[in-house]
Amino acid sequence: LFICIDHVGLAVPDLDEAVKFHAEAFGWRELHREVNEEQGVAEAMLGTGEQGEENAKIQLLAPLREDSAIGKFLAKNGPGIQQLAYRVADLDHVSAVLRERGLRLLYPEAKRGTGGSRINFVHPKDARGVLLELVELPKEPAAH
Ligand code: CMX
Repeated sequence: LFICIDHVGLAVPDLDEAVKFHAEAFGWRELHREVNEEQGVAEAMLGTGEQGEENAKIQLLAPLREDSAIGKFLAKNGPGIQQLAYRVADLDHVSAVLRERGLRLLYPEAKRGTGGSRINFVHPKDARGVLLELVELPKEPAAH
């Protein structure tokens, strides 16, 4: 059903500070940055290699608003792992299969994620305490 782990998402209070920390401490490289108003996040994708290559990736997620998903997560838990993202080839198909298996997806239809990807989430209560993001990459990667 899944292709691979696309990324692990970390909630951070300050994006610039977190990018610097993960680069200096662990050698992660910034691949991409964007603001997603609908999700209420400023985000950076960090990788082990070069932009456009297959990379191990972590995503740093900073809140734009206190009442966003990341704002609430930080208020409740502090900084840390907020999500695990599985890459899928066909999000609509995988969503249908998971719904059939009785799992709740957060959105009735896919929403826009990083770099023009299509995303949805399995509710953490239906994935044994893990917020699972499902990511279908765009056919043509968005410009950096
Ligand atoms: N991981 C694991 N469990 C989580 C969780 C997370 N990230 N967020 C919430 N939960 C748990 C809570 O601990 C709570 O459990 P208890 O009832 O046992 O305390 C339960 O789920 C419900 O949590 P809540 O605080 O009532 O719900 P929230 O209002 O915080 O909403 C969620 C939770 C998952 C629906 C919300 O975070 C959401 O809509 N997430 C999807 C969108 C998102 O995360 N966007 C940011 C990233 C954008 C991107 O990746 O592109």
